[in-house]
Amino acid sequence: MNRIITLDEFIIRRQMDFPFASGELTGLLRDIGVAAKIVNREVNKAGLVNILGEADGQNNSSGDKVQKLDLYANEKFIECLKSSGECCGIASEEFEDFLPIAPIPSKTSKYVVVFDPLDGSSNIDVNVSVGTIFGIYRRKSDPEVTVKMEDFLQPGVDLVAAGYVLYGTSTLLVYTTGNGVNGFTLDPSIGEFCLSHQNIRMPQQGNYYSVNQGYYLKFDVEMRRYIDHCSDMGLMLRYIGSMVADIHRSLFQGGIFLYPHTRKYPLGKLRLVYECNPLAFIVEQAGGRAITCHLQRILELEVKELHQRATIAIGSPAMIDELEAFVERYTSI
Ligand code: P6P
Repeated sequence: MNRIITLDEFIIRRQMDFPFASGELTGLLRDIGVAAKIVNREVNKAGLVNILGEADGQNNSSGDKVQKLDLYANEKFIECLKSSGECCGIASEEFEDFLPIAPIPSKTSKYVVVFDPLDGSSNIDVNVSVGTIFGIYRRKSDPEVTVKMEDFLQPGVDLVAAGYVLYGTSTLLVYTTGNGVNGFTLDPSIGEFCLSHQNIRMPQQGNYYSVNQGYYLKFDVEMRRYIDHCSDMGLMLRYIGSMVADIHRSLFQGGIFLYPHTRKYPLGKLRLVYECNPLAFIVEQAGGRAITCHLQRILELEVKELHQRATIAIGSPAMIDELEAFVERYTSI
């Protein structure tokens, strides 16, 4: 039986990938792992304690009704990031503005973290997988002063690390620091994330396409034709309605996840900063692709505001190539 390699051990070992690493990123990733374990404990018993249901009808900056578990997850990640001393600012889906973090005396932290504490939270009450998504950037502003908005409005190509936690049949933490993608499964008996999926590579092709078919008539013609083509090719529709879960499936089994623009979401529904960019970084690192429905590379999009929306097509490279050909054909007519 292979020796257990915990997330902490793996992160420390891989710190050597960064010749100038001074351990800050290592500390930050480990603290995110701790927060994930704490959130996992509550997600797994959401039905048992009174944290279900909407947090008395509050709405977050996305206008979505906020479930109590959203608030709990947000709080726990912030607590852990604050205690790390490695993070000088946070941008969360749950906050309208970014949150500067006061430095620990005699320490100048150089990273900011963007995150969606509990994506897909509308599924909590029906026991469907939900996920945390995070991205880490080096701050750009003067380290001697408080973080500025420019530290959070960086393109995805500048991400230093990105990852997600999938609270599903088991709890998985998948992350990249730009040297491939690795997955860790939480072993509740020892309370550790253990290396379970080393050097994840996304299949070139897949048998699944993932889109909210309910919006079919609201999509542009090229999207509708591509969806028809998927169906004609015998691909199977799988749509969980939880972005992390849908993309996680594609990462392992191949496939494509689409969220085109609709009349309700003319710029797309999903958030660029703390949903699309981190997941695009992970998928590209695993050999996949991530573009907008206007064929721009997600990671190169200019970030103009924290809660900016984007359309997205993300998944197996051969399937994205094919979608590109469809869009080019229909938009060149
Ligand atoms: P729709 C969940 O609310 C979420 O932000 C993503 O996790 C998911 O992919 C998407 O929205 C689902 O949106 O409009 O299909 O319900």
